[in-house]
Amino acid sequence: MPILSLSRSFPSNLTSSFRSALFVATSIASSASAQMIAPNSATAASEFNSNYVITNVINGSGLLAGFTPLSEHASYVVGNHWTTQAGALNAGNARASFFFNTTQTLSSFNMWNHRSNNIASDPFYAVAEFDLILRDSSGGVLFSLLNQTALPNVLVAQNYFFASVAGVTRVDFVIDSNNGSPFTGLAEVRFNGIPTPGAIALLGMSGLLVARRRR
Ligand SMILES: [Ca+2]
Ligand SMILES: [Ca+2]
Repeated sequence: MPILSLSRSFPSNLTSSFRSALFVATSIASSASAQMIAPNSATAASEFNSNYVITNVINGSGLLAGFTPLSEHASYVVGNHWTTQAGALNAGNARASFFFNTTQTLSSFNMWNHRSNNIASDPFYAVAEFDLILRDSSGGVLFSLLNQTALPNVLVAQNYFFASVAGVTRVDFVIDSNNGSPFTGLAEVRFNGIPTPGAIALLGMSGLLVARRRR
């Protein structure tokens, strides 16, 4: 944390306004670590019925409050997974889109795969390979993460990292293959975002400039 060590090295006779400006800059730097971001809404090309809608993968259903990518998603019950109709994958409809109300800078994707149980007794719903396509507000492609593999029967999130992409308002999730079922399913997703570095630098600078004028 460079800003924090900088403030420690300053002499103790700093004016209080300069010290508070440093404090603000340090606080902003602390908040610059990646944060888990839930899409605001989602649509899917195929849903089994109203109990297994795509909203079930963005609303935290099946996870405890305060969950992290290391948290386990509960097994498949009504209202906590998304499931396609039979044959959706072969028809090209095993896909979804996630939307953000404001532009995001994204750097990773957390995916909790389908968990089979005695409702979904077919154990092969889980996503095996997928593409992620990050888009701007006009639908333009900003970045594509193609042919990513996923494992079945993993309770925690599987994580996919990429260089930060700014200006994202929509991410398409396109399933290439599952583990061999007519149905395809998914438990939960999140993205991770980092506040834009330019915005942080500007905020920090303005705080220091205000302090300087007061001296
Ligand atoms: Ca869920
Ligand atoms: Ca693909």
